[in-house]
Amino acid sequence: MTSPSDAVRTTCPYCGVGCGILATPNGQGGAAVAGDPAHPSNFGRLCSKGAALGETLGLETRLLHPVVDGARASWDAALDAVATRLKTVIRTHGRESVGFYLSGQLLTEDYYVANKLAKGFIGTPNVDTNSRLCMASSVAGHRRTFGGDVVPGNYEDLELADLAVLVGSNAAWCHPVLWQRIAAARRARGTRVIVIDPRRTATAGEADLHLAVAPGMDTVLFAWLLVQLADTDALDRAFIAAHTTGFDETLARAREIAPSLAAAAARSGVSEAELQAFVTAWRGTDKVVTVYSQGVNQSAQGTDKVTSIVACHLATGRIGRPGMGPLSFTGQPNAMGGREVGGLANMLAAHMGFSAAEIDRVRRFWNEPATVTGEGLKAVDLFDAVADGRIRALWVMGTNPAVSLPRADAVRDALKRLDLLVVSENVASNDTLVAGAHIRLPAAAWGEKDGTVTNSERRISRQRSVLPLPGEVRPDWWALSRVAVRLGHADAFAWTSPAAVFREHAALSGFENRGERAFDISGLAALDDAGYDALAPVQWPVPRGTIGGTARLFGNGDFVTPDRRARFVPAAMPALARGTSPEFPLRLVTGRVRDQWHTMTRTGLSPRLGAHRPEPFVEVHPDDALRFGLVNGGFARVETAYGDAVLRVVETDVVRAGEIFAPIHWTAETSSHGRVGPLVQGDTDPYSGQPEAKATPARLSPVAMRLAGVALSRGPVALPDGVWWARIAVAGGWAWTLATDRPLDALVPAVEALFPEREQAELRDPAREVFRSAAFAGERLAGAVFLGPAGKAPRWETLAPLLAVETLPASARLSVLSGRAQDGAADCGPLVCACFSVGRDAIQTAIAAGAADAAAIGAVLKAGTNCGSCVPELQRLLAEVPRVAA
Ligand SMILES: Nc1nc2c(c(=O)[nH]1)N[C@H]1C(S)=C(S)[C@@H](COP(=O)(O)OP(=O)(O)OC[C@H]3O[C@@H](n4cnc5c(=O)[nH]c(N)nc54)[C@H](O)[C@@H]3O)O[C@H]1N2
Ligand SMILES: Nc1nc2c(c(=O)[nH]1)N[C@H]1C(S)=C(S)[C@@H](COP(=O)(O)OP(=O)(O)OC[C@H]3O[C@@H](n4cnc5c(=O)[nH]c(N)nc54)[C@H](O)[C@@H]3O)O[C@H]1N2
Ligand code: SF4
Ligand SMILES: [Mo]
Repeated sequence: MTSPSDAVRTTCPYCGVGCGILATPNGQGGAAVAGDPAHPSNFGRLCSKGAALGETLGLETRLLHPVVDGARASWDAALDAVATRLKTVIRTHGRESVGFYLSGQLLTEDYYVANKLAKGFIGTPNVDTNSRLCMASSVAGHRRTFGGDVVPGNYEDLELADLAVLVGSNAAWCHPVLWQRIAAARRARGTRVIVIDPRRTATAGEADLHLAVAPGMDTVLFAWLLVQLADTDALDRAFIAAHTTGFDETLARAREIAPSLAAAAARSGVSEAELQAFVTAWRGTDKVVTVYSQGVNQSAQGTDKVTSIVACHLATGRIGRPGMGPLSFTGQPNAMGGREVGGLANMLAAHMGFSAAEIDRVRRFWNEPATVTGEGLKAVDLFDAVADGRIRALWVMGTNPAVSLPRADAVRDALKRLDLLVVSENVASNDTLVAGAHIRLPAAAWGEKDGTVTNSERRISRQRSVLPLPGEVRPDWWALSRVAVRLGHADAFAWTSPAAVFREHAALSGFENRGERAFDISGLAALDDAGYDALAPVQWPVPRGTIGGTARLFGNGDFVTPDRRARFVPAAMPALARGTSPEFPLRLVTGRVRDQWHTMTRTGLSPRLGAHRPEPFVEVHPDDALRFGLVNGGFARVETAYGDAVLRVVETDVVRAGEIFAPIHWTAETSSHGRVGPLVQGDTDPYSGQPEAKATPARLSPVAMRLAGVALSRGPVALPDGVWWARIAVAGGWAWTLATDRPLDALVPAVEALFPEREQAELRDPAREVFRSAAFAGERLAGAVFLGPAGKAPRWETLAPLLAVETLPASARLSVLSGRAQDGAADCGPLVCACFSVGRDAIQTAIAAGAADAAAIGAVLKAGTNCGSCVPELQRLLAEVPRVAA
């Protein structure tokens, strides 16, 4: 037992970097969080999201007990209901009418149990995961070239490399700690960085060379690179001959894709000079690591993109050796673990597929004749099958598909048609639950969960519980096993701890594995409970008889295909799934912002994180803003063939003309019109089934707002229809930014009714269309609404601090209505440094006063001196703001 004052070693629940964390419970249900200096992923570093974890541990938004058909229920009743209803669906519609939709945010143990229950014992192959939207193209690319889903290298390679190429990765925001490791290597040894991304992201802004590739055209760049390597005698012919197949056909196809410098430049959208610089750098550097993420995976030719990148490494023998190789950055904390257990519909278990021998092997191991015999439906098809009634029962666990799937409104509607929707969740409300979950099961969240996760470099780390399970919350593996027992499979699901599940998973990985499957952790199958508890971070494979793990694979040319050779595979001629048209002339690119995680169920609770980008927005190039009549800071309706959203316009040349960017994070819980998933097309890569989430044809039109404003409240409020709103957490409650095209008179009654039972102060000036009301409970502000002509309303940053004030003297109440902060503090502009709450205006002032670099800003304001995630933005401001000479 740890005493409350002891720090627990655990792992961050956000991105696939997998940073080690020291979490110290504070005895009041929360915990203090710091980077673990001993963890080999981060050596003590954390980014803004990890550092703010302590702000997200409150129980206000949690699901704390089971719910059946809208009413609170006991676990026994809820588990009985799941089992009985599953049996009815199976009896009436067959085993395959049951689906599971899982998540890379589950622990490996939860994932293993879900996969075993579904594929082994219920006997449905229709098990897929949000990793289909995330890593499927990398999985398919790895399997077809290496023979297995293996990341050959590791993070240390980023520090040993002389050139790091990042393709479709905004690592400065999405894998910040790895970006910091790259940045440190640049300072220490001058590593060069090339970023390939249509947008000039925070990452691209800091690169030595940024190739603003046309969406979808990465294959052209790597085809041209391969051709150039071949034509300048830069190939490793011995490696190709001894360890690979398919090179000649692949090179011939590359010549068709990139027949000349001019053609490659025209097709890729990258200038000839930049293409040449890319080739020269890549060819001339032995130690090159090529990183790829969603700009590669989420693509109608994602598998080809991965294969083309890997081909250049194979052709030069630069793979699996220190400082060189392809390196897929995984998204979720356990994206990799889900792949290991077989959570994807086209995998069976433990890196085995559906050959007769593999099915037989898994069947014997599980001792269950119901084990499925073929692939199931991949995510997009799975939800189409929900829509057309082939799937009648669905168990969703650890993901929010009503937001994150392409054509998300159609997905949300489809969920309503199910006979049985079971949702295992941390939160009491999200768009998927609201869509109509019949049974809601309260799942352990980060801080409570106990098990393992695997990061991008194959490193298995423990997530340990820091806090007790609140309410009736239980781990997912437990709920799954209890349902399995009720379905008659008591023996196969008899585990009483995550350690026991892990041992079985580890044993299966080594079962009849004589090196055919790279994923082998049978060396850990005999861990006792204490050993599992104490497990130090370790990189698989860990074969039987070993414990130390494996830093790199394939450096010796021994791959895991049947002939032990890597395969070159010719790529198709790149093309996007859908063309633009006069009706939809733009391309909608979707992605992430620095301080929010996915659908914001957790990061949305942190005031610090909310301040960085408080509203859903669309980035529009100035030419397009002019063309479509948009104003910077105004609003635009973004429409595609599938849906629409209304977003704040950010005019910027970070995006290329013809392309617009919108973040994926806002939901019906956090915004009125900010859901972006409904706009996204469902076209998928033919091999991986991963949707092309980054290139939907779209159009823009201006939305004029008459009024704008801010609302504050300590608890939930329902804003009236006809108001555009976006919600963020602030200290002491919530803040909403508001805008509407309706006249003030039409809104006042609804707005006045928001805080009915309170003492109110009100200021109304109909002539100027100004309305301000503040409601008080005792000496505290309970809520407030400020509306005024668009462009003149007070900002949320100015007002929100009022909620943090515990006692407002009567004399201060009228000044609340003046719309100024209580202490008279000036509006500080958007937040840049989340750790020390430093706003843009303060930073601009410091630069203007002479701060010449990020370190100087840090010395004056502390900004950028903790996690470093905002240093790229400091750099951007440094470049923008004129400075007085020192
Ligand atoms: N802050 C934050 N960090 C996260 C997450 C989060 O929600 N928030 N989520 C985590 C998860 S699950 C994931 S999967 C990762 C994703 O991490 P990233 O892949 O780095 O993030 P994205 O913003 O989805 O997309 C990366 C970039 O791809 C570019 N892109 C679009 N189309 C193309 C193309 O055709 N070619 C190329 N080369 N680039 C293109 C986009 O402009 C975008 O900048 O982030 C992880 N980390
Ligand atoms: N247009 C577009 N769409 C995208 C993307 C994109 O770039 N563009 N990116 C895609 C990618 S890469 C990803 S990874 C997905 C992410 O999309 P989602 O997986 O839908 O997003 P999250 O908000 O992470 O949802 C996780 C949910 O699980 C709950 N949860 C967290 N931990 C646990 C747990 O241990 N157990 C249980 N039972 N519940 C838990 C959380 O409360 C939350 O509601 O979005 C995809 N969709
Ligand atoms: S980089 Fe940030 S979000 Fe990712 S694991 Fe580390 S602390 Fe967590
Ligand atoms: Mo992801």
